[in-house]
Formats: sequence, structure tokens, C-alpha cells
Amino acid sequence: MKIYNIQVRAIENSRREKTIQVIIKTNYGMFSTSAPSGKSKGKYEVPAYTKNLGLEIEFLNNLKLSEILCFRDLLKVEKICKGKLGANSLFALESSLLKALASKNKKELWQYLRGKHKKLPRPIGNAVGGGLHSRGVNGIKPDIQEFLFISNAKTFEQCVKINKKAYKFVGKYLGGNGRNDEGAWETKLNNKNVLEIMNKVKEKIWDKYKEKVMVGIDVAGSSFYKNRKYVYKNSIQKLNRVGQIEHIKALINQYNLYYIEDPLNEDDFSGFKELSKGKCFIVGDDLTVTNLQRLKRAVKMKAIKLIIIKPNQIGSLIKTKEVIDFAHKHKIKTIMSHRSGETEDNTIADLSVAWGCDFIKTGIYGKEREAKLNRVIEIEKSLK
Ligand code: 2PG
Ligand code: MG
Repeated sequence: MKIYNIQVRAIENSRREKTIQVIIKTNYGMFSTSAPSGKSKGKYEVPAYTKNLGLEIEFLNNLKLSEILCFRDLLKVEKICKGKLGANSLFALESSLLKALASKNKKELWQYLRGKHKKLPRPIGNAVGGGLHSRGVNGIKPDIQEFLFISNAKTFEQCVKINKKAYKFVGKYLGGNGRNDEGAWETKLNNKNVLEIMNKVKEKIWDKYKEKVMVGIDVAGSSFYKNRKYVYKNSIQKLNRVGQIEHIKALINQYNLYYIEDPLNEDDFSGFKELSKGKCFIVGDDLTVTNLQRLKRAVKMKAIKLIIIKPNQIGSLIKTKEVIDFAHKHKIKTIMSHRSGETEDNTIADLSVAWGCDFIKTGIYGKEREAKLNRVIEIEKSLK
């Protein structure tokens, strides 16, 4: 595969922030990838850009790469780009190179990278938003960042349909306050009121379609942890660490929660461990930031049962794959995830299938979110 040139530019994501798009021109065609951007970022993430986007565009536009022959050759690319690229640029560059390589091998990206497993992920969909992702109503909003539906239907396509139906019912009950960064409903209700509605919808879906949906939340605990206190604005209370752990346990019991992401601040491995003793799936995102060292610590401490995988938290696809493999080896389930600021790029859909992720978290509504869901549906259909 000959790489003729690399064309890089700044495009806008769903939040109208600038992000990077990398286009590789080869003798097998043109291959493009754009990177997403987070808002409630973990403090241990690799920065999106080393200094700024402009400098990285300049570096990449002048970069000359020789042939890439296999996935491991990305290591050579990483050596050349060391210190010059942040996580967003590296993710976009490596993904485009892999798409070119897949095409050279007459395969789709997911086929080219796929191991022996046969599984497809299940979708996790964000239905109601609060926290840093939402404006709320006159600034009033739930403190929890995401209220999620997880369908248990037989196929990926059917799961998506059920999540969408649940999303519509929630919208009806909330009564039209618009949508947030991720296409989730805005509301001024507090956490508990939203959870009541989520559970009402869960029952409605069962009554109407005889399908199970589970309810989960992304607390994004670090985003409202200030001066050693969890500062809730909607319910006007401050909780210390022990208070927050008890509060989360009570929410799990009261609302029968299946999944909780980042219930605590990103440094509290032992608090995660305490919560992981229960029946609810405790998930690391800002805690683990797709970083092998942090995952190893979480595994050793039995702090989590699932891990969020965001390739642009770490940049390197080699490292992303290492994290996924290590997680699976230690019976930790993996969730390939979008970011709150997204483009219509669907690379993570291919990666989730290729690397056998258990779930994919992409939102439910909006063209940037549906691009990923539709891609997994397309792959599912091609497998039949
Ligand atoms: C999260 C993500 C995506 P952000 O916390 O899981 O929903 O948010 O991309 O803003 O970090
Ligand atoms: Mg999260």
C-alpha cells in the first residue's frame, strides 16, 4: 500500500467545537476518520492535543509515512509521532491507516481486525441527561449526567428498536424540554424523579412488547466532586465520601439499577471496590481512562465489573486493544463508547465488533449517534 499523502483539517463536532479529521490517500483509495471530544473528561486521560489542534494539523500535513503492513506496524507510526500528537490526532491517524490496510486486504475494518470470537455488542443508550452535558430548564437539571436504557433483546437491531421506543416514552412523560449534547432529553427534574420515570417506562416496555430493558446511570462522580464533597445542586445537599457510597447503594436498591458508571470520584478505587461487592454492575470510565495501568489496579482491587473504552482517552489503538484484551482475560466486560461531542464517524462501531466488546454506548438519538448504531446493524446483517 502506497501512502500518497495525508490531508488533515479541522471540522466541527456536534457541539460545534473544532476537532480533527485525517484523510489518507493511498493507491487503494481515500480513507478518513474524525475524532470525538469529551466534556466530562477524566483527569488521567491523554490530552486531545499536545499543544493545540493547529500545530498537529501542520505536523500531519507534512508527515511522510512509509508502508504499513499490519496492525503492529502502528507502533512504528507511534514512534515517529511521539510527543507531536495528542490522543485525538493519533486516534484519527491510526484509524485511517487501518482502514486503508483493511481495504488492501479486501476487508471491512471490523473483518480485518476481528479475532476468533463471534459476538456482537449490545447497545447502551442515553435517554435523559443532566450534569455537564445538559443545560436543563432555566439551569435546573438532574445532577446525574446520564440515564441509560440497556435492552436485552435477541439481536442488536431489536435492542436498538427497543431502546428507541423507551426513549420516546420517556420524552412523552417528560414533556418536551429539548435535547442535550448527546441527544438525550433535557429536564429540570431531580435524579430520583427521573429514575421513577425510567422504571415506569421499563414496565411499559414489558407490558407492550414483552421485552426487558434495564436501567443504568452514568453518575460522572468526578464532575461534581469539590473540596472532598459531592455537591448536588438539584436536591441541595453535599455528601462526603461515605455519604455518597450509602446514597449510591440506596439508589441501587430503590430503583433496581443494573449499571452504574463512575459513581465516585476518579481517585477512589476503594470506594468503587465497596460498591462492586453488590449486585449492580459498577463501571469505570474516568476511573480507568482506557489506561492499562489503571485497569490493572482496578482488577487487582476488584473495583469494577465493566470498563468504558474510549480510544481517544489514550490515542493509541495498540494500547486500546491491550486494555480490551486484558479486561476480557480478567472477566471484566468492555463497553466501546462515544464522547459527548461527536461526528458522524463510525469507526468505534467497527472496533467494538472487531475486538469483541460486550456493549457499545452511543446514545439513542441524533445523526452522530445513529451513525454508529446503524453501522453495527449493517455488520449484523452482513453476518446472517
Ligand atoms: C461519559 C462521556 C460520554 P464525555 O462520561 O461517559 O457520554 O462523556 O464524552 O463528555 O467525557
Ligand atoms: Mg462516563
